[in-house]
Amino acid sequence: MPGFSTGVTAKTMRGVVLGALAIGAVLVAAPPASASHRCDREQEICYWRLAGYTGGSRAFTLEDATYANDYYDNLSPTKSLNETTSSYVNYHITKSYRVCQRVNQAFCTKSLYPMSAASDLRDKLWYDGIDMDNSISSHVVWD
Ligand SMILES: [Ca+2]
Repeated sequence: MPGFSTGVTAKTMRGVVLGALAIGAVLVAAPPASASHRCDREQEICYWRLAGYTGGSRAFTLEDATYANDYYDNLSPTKSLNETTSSYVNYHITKSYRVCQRVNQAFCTKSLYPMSAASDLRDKLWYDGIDMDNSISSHVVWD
């Protein structure tokens, strides 16, 4: 029966279209997986796994709410940046960042000024006296 077949086809197509729209809505709503990228030493903060700007490295230009989904380049086995960085350079010539002790940009108490660096975070303390080495979890753009 042509009428019945057409009805089923139209209903099926409607379901496919609605399904595609739902998938599209989910993709639009999802936040970017990560804002990190390979260090190119321009207009970014670059972190290193180890002191002295050694070990794997990874950079950010914009804000980032958690380092748990960011991984060092050229480091095997892979390691997330979360609470593992030991040195950094802010290569941005005008922008300051504030680094945070917790994910979700909480306890952001230390400023990384433009064109500043720390070769060994064991020499730096958070304002509460905790060693900054292996303890940065997120950051905000400060200006
Ligand atoms: Ca991230």
